[in-house]
Amino acid sequence: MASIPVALTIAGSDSSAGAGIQADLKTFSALGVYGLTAVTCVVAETPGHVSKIEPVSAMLVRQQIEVLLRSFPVAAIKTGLLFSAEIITEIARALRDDRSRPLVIDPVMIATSGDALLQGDAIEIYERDLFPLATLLTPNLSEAARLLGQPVTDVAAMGEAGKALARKYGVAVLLKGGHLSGSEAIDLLFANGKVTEFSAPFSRGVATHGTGCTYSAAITAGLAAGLGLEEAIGRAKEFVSATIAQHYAWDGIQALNHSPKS
Ligand code: PXL
Repeated sequence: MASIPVALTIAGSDSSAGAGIQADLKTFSALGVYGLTAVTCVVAETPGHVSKIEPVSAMLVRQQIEVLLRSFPVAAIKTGLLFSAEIITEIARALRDDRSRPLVIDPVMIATSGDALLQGDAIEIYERDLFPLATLLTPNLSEAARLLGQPVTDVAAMGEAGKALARKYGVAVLLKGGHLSGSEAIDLLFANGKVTEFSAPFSRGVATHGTGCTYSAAITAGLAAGLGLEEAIGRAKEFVSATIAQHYAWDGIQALNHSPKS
């Protein structure tokens, strides 16, 4: 009998398979975790261009989660693109009674292409119903700016912003600085009153569609396998860097390589 750790992703479908549940599943597999999915919405897109997005009904999202949690030994959960306030409400209902497993919330709002993915009125419900359930929140700089109502433009501002977010929501926060210019991609973890830096060489000129999803999925895989938070983040950062460095390229199009060689 073979048994491996199980993780659940609650996220949207990316037709181009670099982000969303497709990225999450590939990441879980690469890191030795069995992945389960609850699909929130379907996005017709290619890297850099979102063509159309439609939600799954909120009750169907909740049902996917409930049947999985009843049947599988889910060891960690992540959320990605959740689309609407209504869907977030149902997810919070499905998760709030059993807080025994780690929950990583990647508060996806805008695609790398700049397209809006989350409905505007959903943010307030996120803050009220879902963030309090999180083990870790993983905003990028634009999401952090939206949550704080002010821009975050350098590493010093990241220090202030991360502290403010961790205080505001009472959870651990990994603030991802990958979009800052510099030779290193720097992320800061704010947890238990401590700040820990994670950095990796920045890959310039490479398409980054799906890196956020991949990063939070890799952290979730580590937590599902029993790693501590810092250890899971450190390994995930190395994994994401490898998916970028070893990306695939076709004529005019690129994608992360979710099976990088180490
Ligand atoms: O990278 C953000 C993201 C997350 N989830 C889904 C997406 C995208 C970006 O396009 O399609 C489903």
